[in-house]
Amino acid sequence: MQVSEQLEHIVAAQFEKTLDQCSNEEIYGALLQLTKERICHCSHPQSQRKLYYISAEFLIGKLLSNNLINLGIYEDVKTCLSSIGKQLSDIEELEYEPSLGNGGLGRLAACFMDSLATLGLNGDGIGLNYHFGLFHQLFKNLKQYETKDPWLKKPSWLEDTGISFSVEFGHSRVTSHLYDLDVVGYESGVNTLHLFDLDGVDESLVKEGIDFDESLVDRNLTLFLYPDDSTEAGRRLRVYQEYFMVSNAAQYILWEQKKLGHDLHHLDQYVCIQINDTHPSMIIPELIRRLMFEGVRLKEAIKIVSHTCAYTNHTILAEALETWPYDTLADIVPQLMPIIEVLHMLAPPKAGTEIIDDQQNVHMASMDIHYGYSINGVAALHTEILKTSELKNFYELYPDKFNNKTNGITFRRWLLYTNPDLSAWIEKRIGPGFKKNADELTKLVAFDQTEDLTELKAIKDANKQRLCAYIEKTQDIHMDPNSIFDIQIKRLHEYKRQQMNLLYIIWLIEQIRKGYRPNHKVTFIFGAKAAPAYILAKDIIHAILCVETIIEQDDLLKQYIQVVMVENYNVTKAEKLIPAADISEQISLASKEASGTGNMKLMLNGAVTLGTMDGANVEIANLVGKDNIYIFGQSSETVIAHYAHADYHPQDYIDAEVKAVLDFLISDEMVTIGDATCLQRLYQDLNHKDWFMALLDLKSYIATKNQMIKDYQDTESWMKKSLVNISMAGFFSSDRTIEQYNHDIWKLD
Ligand code: B1H
Repeated sequence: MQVSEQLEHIVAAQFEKTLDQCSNEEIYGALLQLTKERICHCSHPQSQRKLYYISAEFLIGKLLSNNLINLGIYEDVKTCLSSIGKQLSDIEELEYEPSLGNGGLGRLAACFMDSLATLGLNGDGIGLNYHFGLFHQLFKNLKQYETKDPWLKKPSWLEDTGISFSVEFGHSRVTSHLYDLDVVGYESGVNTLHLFDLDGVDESLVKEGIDFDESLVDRNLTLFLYPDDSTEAGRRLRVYQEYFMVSNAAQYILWEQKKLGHDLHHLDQYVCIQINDTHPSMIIPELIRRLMFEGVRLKEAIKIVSHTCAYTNHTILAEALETWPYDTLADIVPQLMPIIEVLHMLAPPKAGTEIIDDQQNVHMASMDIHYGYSINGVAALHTEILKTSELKNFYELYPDKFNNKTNGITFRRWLLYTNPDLSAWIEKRIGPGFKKNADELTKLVAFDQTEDLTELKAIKDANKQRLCAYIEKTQDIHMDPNSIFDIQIKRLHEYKRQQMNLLYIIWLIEQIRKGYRPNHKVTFIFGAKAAPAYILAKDIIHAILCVETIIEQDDLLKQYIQVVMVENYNVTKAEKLIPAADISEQISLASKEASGTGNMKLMLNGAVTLGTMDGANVEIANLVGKDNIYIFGQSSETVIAHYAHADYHPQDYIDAEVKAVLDFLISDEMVTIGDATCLQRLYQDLNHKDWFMALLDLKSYIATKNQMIKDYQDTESWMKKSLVNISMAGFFSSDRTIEQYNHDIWKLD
């Protein structure tokens, strides 16, 4: 049936109207139903062996347009709507973005779901349905405030399955309720994302703040995505949520496998489970326990589970590798303790690899590595660091378990959807094959004639114009589309060094006031949420917002620079920012960013990277060559040595110029508009601690960025760099990543 015909049918049945009589809300509802009806006709993959990808986060973004694109009816819908004087983009705005993740880790899981479905692989996701998700970020008095994000609205993509399980805790028992979401592959089949919720969850418990009352677990467990791990209550909530997730996962997997008639003694033949970071690690003891309920003996259950589970590590930051006090686990999930004890005793006795350490802490990653059959890092450098330093002791025990899977992104969302003009430009030159085979993008390098580059520049300019209109509309801020758009968008963290970017801007302010005139106007755009309890991260946001204001109010400065901090940065905002970027800021302290995936999205959209040799930047640099990327800063080896010798002191890097920059943070000008306590705290930290070494690289960062701004003046040569970046981005398709996971780890046929 034609799209228009089907839509007319739906609105006639639902609202007794014709399409042109419908409101935007009604059209949204109708499109949702149309999509669901079409998905019904897609086939599920048939292979016997199945992957379950368990993750605490699935940052899926809005689904309407993505589903329309993957079903191949996006253009038809657009045309149909425009025939009645409507725009699809206005309808899209009515959809709430699911708030089910923080950043890269959750977005990666979403990209993987897209690629699994596109490649026709039998793999479902399992996670949680957080009603208010991560918080909604508001700026007030130049500070971040967190409010609840009620994204779950009707009509919704979620289907109530009616499936529920019982989950036991030490002091209570709760019942779950499963909601399913279809994941449509690009011109192919459909997989499922299973989101477990609490039966009887009570949204009315949430008033102003975001907190967790343990006596109400049977009503509040799935209200928030782990908002606060700085308090005991917050940390305990995490344990509750994590166990709730994996107990449901284990019950679901066994239920489904039994239904398929599979012999649970051979579960490892039929099932593999990917543990996304340590949040789902308790799946190991829980699955062992549940196999024993099914009559499998302990030793055999351990063996089966060891051949079923694989673990992905996403960070080397010690504070993010979860450990739980034994007593906390014994209190919340006592039933797991006998099994965790056995797992601990059966693991080879090697210092630094204990599951339960001398201080009675349980190390989740240790359990994953001893009892998982594959351990992977998420970029080449990251995996090397795991092997040679962070997880060295484990690598010596299990060299064959370690492997690298460099992250990737789905080009359907991050190119076809976000940048339709660029997609058309590409298709006109190399045909449509790149949509399913991203390697074909390399053919583009040949298209570097003046006419090609002029068109490419016009596409970038139009994207910048669109971003300007959007920022004007949403934040009432006027930006100059002719300025360079220098963009840093990612979670706020000291290791990502948004503060170093800010110090550059302050340096520039001081130069301009001394009479220096930059080659080109630059708009510095930030998008970042700080974890609610991460004080210094919030101080950095405050300082950025103060500097934004100072520039805005200064007639000299605002001729040359502007700072814009985008409020409530999320997937939807990323989709608007990325196509408009000229410079991609990837400036983490070398060794700290496991991979990064924003770097890939920005490269694919023609931005040129300014970055350190960290994470996947290293692979980007190798692919595009040194003329098409701007690398600065100390190497990961140097940084790792500084930590090892504890010999980094910020004072060693403070000369008169740097001192002036730091002093600006607590200048009268800043303190008059800002909060002196916050600014002082940041100032003191940078002067005396600077744990993530912003000052170590500040000078080379300033020099490299200045060079970049200068080079931007030569439009043709800049656009050639941009073209090389687009052409070489094919490697970063998540289709490639998923093929590698499948080939090396999952082996789904
Ligand atoms: C990544 C996290 C993360 N690694 C715990 N680890 C969190 C861990 O709220 N928490 O408890 C939140 C986030 N996120 C990211 O994963 C890495 O920093 C990126 O470099 C990487 O690209 C991404 C996907 O692998």
